[in-house]
Amino acid sequence: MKAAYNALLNSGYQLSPGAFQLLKESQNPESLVSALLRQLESLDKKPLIIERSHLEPLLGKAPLATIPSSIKQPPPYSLQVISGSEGQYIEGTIHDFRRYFMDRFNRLKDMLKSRADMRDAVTPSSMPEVSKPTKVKVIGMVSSKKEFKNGGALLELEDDVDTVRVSFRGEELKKKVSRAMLDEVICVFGTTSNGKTVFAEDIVWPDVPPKIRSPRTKNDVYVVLTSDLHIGSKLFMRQQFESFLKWLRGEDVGAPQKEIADKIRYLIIAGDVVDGVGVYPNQEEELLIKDLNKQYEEAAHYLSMVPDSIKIIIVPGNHDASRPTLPSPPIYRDFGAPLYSLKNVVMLGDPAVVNIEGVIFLLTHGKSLDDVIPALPDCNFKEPQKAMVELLKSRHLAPIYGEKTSLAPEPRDSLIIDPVPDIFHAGHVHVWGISEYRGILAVNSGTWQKQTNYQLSMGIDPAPGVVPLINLANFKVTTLNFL
Ligand code: D5M
Ligand code: FE
Ligand code: ZN
Repeated sequence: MKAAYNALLNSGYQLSPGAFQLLKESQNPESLVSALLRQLESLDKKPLIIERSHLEPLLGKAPLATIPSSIKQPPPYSLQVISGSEGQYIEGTIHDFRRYFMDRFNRLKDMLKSRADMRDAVTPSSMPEVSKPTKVKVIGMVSSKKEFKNGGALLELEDDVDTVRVSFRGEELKKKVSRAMLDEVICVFGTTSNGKTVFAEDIVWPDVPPKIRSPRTKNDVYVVLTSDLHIGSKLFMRQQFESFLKWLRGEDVGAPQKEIADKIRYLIIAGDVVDGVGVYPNQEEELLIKDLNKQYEEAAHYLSMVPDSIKIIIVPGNHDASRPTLPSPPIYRDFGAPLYSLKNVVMLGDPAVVNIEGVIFLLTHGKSLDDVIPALPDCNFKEPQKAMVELLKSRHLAPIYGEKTSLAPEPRDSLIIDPVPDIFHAGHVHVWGISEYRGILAVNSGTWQKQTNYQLSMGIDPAPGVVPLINLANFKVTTLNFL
């Protein structure tokens, strides 16, 4: 012990009482000190005083949260941000909107035309001039939709110059039309006799490729998906969320669960971290914390309990301090500063695409589900994952323009789904749900907020306290219930 102690002093280091204690208790103080000195040599900024936390990793003990990051072994994260909106300032003139929709139209049209059977497709302004029945494939943006009681339906497809009317007959086609959303880009196969009206035989959506996707990690890597914490709301389920944090820390969990908890490397939060202020009518009556800054302080307080070995990725929701129009920039620093100060947090915009250990994640809050779910016959607010799959088919995160989801007409439409993700994560609906479509996992991650009076009045019935987690080694999804 004495030799070890002197070796440290001779190298110019002081020992804190805690470190001294640890050294005294260790089996071989001399080798511990020489290991420490070797490690300290590699540091640019050397500490003056050796703390317990410098010694613990060398003893194979769980490091304390206070270890200076310089000495901590950096965990082998593999996180690459492919895109994450910065929320470009846009005035929103007619010119801006025209340019925005042209970008959407052209890129989705090219996506459709890249398929062998649509290479010869036309657009409304390039319809052939014909006088006898001719087969045609038309790609256009849906500008109107009428469904008739007698089983027929009419769509209008447009490009920047012209419009084509498309007529649908029969139950099967009518069912297909009912799936068409305004402002999405589709291709219609049919026959025209005048180059103005098409009698449809089929509709094709941009969709994702049918190939089986199988990116996998070699070892178990768990990613936890959550959203809609609504911290600051009286209805935020504090206790249950604390149990979740405890679980993440591997506290009070049985051995098999602990093994999973230890392998969690990423926690993704798809928006609505806080409840915000003035988001819905009479919200103040349901706010426990009425100051937005304080809400984020509280949020950071909770998230600081997440182990440092877990990277936390946060995108904004409509209750967060960000631009309410999509795409939204990361939560504003002015309000979210406490989150930015957490070392293991990555703040991104909505939408964001990240590559985690070779697996592509598409992250969005999912505000557009408010518009998409009511527009689609087979979708509902109890199974939001179904509508998420429809968004994949549309290859767009917010196809419908002019309803509840406002869009910023940036020159490039960042809501187009490209690249095709392996995992599509959204929240917002406050109901969790998991679906698989063409090898892609669509996960809605539910909420930590009990039903608000406003949701009660809207007939929204949340399913809180359930957290999906995915093992990237086999794409298995497990749900944890903290109710
Ligand atoms: O959204 C929580 C849930 O409430 C989600 O299903 C959408 C629904 N919601 C929220 N605002 C509205 C409006 N204005 N109309 C219809 N449905 C709504 P959150 O973003 O957490 O408030
Ligand atoms: Fe929410
Ligand atoms: Zn929301």
